[in-house]
Amino acid sequence: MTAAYEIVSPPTGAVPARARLATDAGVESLDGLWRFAWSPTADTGRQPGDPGVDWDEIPVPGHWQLYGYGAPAYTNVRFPFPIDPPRVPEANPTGEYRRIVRRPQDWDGGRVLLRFDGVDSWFEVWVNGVSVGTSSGSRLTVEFDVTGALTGGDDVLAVRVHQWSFGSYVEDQDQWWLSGIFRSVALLHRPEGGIDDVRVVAGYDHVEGTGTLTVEATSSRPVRWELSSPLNEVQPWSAESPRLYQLLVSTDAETVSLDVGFRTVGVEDGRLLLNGAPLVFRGVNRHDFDPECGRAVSREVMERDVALMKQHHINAVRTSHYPPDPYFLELCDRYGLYVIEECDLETHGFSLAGWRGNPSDDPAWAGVYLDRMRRMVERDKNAPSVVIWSLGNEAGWGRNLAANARWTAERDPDRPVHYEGDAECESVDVYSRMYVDYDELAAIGRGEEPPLADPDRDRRRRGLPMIMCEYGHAMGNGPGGLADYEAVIDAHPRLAGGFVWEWIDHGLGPERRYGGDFGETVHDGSFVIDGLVRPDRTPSPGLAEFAAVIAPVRLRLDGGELVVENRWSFTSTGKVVFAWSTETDGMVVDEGVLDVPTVAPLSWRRVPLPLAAGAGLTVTATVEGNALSCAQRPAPASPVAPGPLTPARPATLGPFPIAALTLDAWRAPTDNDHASLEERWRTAGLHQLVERTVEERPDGEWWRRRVHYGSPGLDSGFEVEYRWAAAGDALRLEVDIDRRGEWRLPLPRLGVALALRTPEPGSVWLEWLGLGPGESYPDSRAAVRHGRYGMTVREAQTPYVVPQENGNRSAVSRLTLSNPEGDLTIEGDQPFELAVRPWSTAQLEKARHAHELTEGDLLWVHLAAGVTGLGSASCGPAVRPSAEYRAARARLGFTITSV
Ligand code: IPT
Repeated sequence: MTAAYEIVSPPTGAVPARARLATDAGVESLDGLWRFAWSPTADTGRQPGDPGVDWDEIPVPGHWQLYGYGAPAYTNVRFPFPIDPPRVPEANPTGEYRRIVRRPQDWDGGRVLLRFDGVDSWFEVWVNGVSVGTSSGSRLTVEFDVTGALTGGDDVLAVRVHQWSFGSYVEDQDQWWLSGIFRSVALLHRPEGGIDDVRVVAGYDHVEGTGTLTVEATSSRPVRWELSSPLNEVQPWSAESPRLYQLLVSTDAETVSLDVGFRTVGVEDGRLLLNGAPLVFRGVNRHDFDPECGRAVSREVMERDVALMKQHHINAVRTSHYPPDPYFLELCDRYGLYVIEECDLETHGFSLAGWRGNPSDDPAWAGVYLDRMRRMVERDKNAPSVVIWSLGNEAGWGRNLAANARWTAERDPDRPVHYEGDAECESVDVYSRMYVDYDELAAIGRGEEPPLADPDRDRRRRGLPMIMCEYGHAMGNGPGGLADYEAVIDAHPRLAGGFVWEWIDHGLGPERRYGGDFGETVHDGSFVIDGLVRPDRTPSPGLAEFAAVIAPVRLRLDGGELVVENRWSFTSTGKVVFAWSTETDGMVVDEGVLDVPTVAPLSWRRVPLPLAAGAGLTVTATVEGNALSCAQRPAPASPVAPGPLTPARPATLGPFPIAALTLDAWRAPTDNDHASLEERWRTAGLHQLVERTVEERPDGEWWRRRVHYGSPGLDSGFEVEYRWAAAGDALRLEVDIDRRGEWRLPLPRLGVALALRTPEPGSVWLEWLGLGPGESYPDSRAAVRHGRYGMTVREAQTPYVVPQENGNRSAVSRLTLSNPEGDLTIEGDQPFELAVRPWSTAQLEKARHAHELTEGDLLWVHLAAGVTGLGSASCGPAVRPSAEYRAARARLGFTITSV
């Protein structure tokens, strides 16, 4: 038996796709509470004419799984059902939606359209029991003509939505499976003689300094248009300066208005250009996502995303992996973000079946493919922010995608086409890669990538600009290594930047659930928790790092000079404030503003620093209150000189009884460690070191304790000597650590852990002198600055959705811990790595959700000579050798005082 939703077909009964236009014609929102009935199978037993008066109610837009019907499920690549296209399981959850609609009385003549902006995954619509049409393409707008179906009185609008359909086979994006009417629904009046469609091509001739404009309107009546500025006076649109001009297009029956931005995108000499200047994406991949509402995102959430992106210097978004809510593009136009808009097409699950039966190359699916591309391009063709069209994601390769590229090039010759899966760039205008490592990226930058078999294709591809449509996998603690990517991008004009994967962690509900947390048997765990912001949009340290790495203005101290580099393509440093301060012991002693002559776009300048040496120096660049960049030269350390030593064996450190002092060569593995070093670390037994005291006695000035640390079944380990002494009112602690045995591998960290007894360890106040305020690792320390910082221990934790190593502070020279009983200060002979936690590494490692971590009565103080960086091996390159901690021995020395 074949169900209608298993027939591979574009929508039926729909009107041709057209632009999203602001209009003075009538628009009535149908968002709000609808009647709802849910059934675990497609056969619901409900009649389309039934108004459902006594049914449950559900909000539209929304996903039914988030209102107690069925359950969300997360898979990345795998289809959660057998691959048997276009068939779907009999267990096909189905939602019946009802509401009463009424054609407004003042909508005289003309037509009435019913518009859906997003319904997942297949639906049929009825008015008063009469079918109006069917549609799929979950993240694509569709409109039905309901003129003849509406009576003018109360009409019953019925929508039946099936969770699974043939469309599910081309919607296998890495995200939650969530169903229902999840974007807005509206009734639209289309007056007789109105304007059904407008296409605007607004270019900018940067040589002449003038805008160019073509306006095409579809109407049965004469059309006129009016722009809010003469063309030769318009300023160009860019993400840096998103100038928009109002265009009114009218007939005597309707006026529509568009916000027009003048910009020309092109590829010239192998470079991607906007208005004649380099277009380099410092971007992110963004899904529509909200922890409570899934892909039904509110305007506030979208505004928040755009504001956060702009604040963090992000200039581009790839709308992975489907057209976003239309309001998001309005925001990108208005606030300035370059967009690669991606079609709602992904067939990734076929890769697990050797791509057999991939719809991308099956002629039976040609109509469906073209319809999807057309609906995206037609809806958003006038958005200045959209600079590139993307055919989709991870859909293999085949004729239907090639046809979509051809159609797009013809319909919109002014925007390049992107698709990463077109490996040989047969049909696309930019060469695109995912998760490419540093060396290969540099080779591509130099035009030295391995050749393609076909010399013509090879020549063409080698002439194209290259982007990383995904890189810097932000899963858990990370990504590390972003600065290294930026350096490669900077070095090669062919490289037009990239898009970090991804913007947000998709944790659902207050517990931030991920794959498996809803009882799914087939799922991909926490692979969906891989964003730069947490589900509630709290920026992660990864976002701060990215912001610092891509800062449009960069500062560097070079001897007695400041080097100011302006990386904006269109903006001078005219509005940037350059401030300096000098610090002693982390406290500002003097400050002022530097007089820096304006630096033109894409150029740099050296400025003398009229400042005395000796103290620490900080120079910052800020624009309109937003920090752009910082350069520092810390003050030379003033070493502490302890007095005469006598052996000591302390049981308390100031207000804190000592519960343990032990070697620390382990960390709660990060998601990136899982995919790279963790196995080697476990093989070396770092997670289960066993301690044996070899000797303990007073010896000269010291109380000495020698300890061997080894792991069950292994003959390698560590030899450690702890030395304690009293020095007047202070204590000295020295630790020598040596590796025993023949093994050599990077260590997660190497140092000691002190467990101190205190009630409510999270409330202990922590102050330190070193890099901060956020956490840092050897390959993620662009965002931190040297200074004096204070916060509670609880605040010093980064609550990653999946608990793992976090909270490291680097280059620390001193820390103070305070509880109500007093203070304890630990000062290092050398800068060290610090993490202070209200729980142990073992607890951190065991917890699977942040809320599972609970405080006891121990404060864990981790003092290390070095730590290994983060990398992004969960999907991409591992920690680079330069960020691995490989020392064979370490010495730590501390002077400890208390009040
Ligand atoms: C890549 C996908 O395009 C993206 O959607 C996401 O799943 C990402 O991986 C990992 O989080 S595809 C992968 C095979 C590199």
